[in-house]
Amino acid sequence: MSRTALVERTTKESSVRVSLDVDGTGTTSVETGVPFYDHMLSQLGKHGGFDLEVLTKGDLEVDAHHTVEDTALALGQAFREALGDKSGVRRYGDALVPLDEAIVQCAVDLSGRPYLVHDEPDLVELIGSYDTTLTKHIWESFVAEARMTLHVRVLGGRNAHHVVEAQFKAVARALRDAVLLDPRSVGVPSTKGVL
Ligand SMILES: [Mn+2]
Repeated sequence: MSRTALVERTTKESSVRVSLDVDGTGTTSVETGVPFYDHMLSQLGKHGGFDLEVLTKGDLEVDAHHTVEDTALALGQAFREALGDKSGVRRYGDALVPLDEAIVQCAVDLSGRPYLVHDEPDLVELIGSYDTTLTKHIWESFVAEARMTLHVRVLGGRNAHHVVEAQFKAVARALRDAVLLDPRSVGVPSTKGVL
């Protein structure tokens, strides 16, 4: 059974198309109009082993906010749909990822409930056209639709590009493990019977 999703989300502020295969090989094609965000979502696909296509046309004449947020919502929805009832998944995943001086710890639980813990130092305001205050909002939007618990803690780092990129890589590596099918896991991995 293929674990894939195609999500199309159109509002007056953006139109987003996300195609996801969680059992992919990390092949990505990402175009949002915000180059640094493209770079980040490409990390998520590559290091998660997810095949990911993202095409967003948003109201960048306002700013990058709607474009970035709506893409994160659609991506979260794609994960939720691709994982279905989560039968046989490992459910939990974690990662500790360095990028030069930056280091980020991430833990994920495919809990069925949206919850974010995000701990990040103050960063310079802009990386290209990407406003660094958007990172927290990306994870908030993502977990709201993916319905997962996500902890992202920046343990160290000075360079904003590194600090943000290490977050996407850490989330990718944690998610990669959480979505894996575990041959020892029979049915839905919860004593409640539902995730
Ligand atoms: Mn980079």
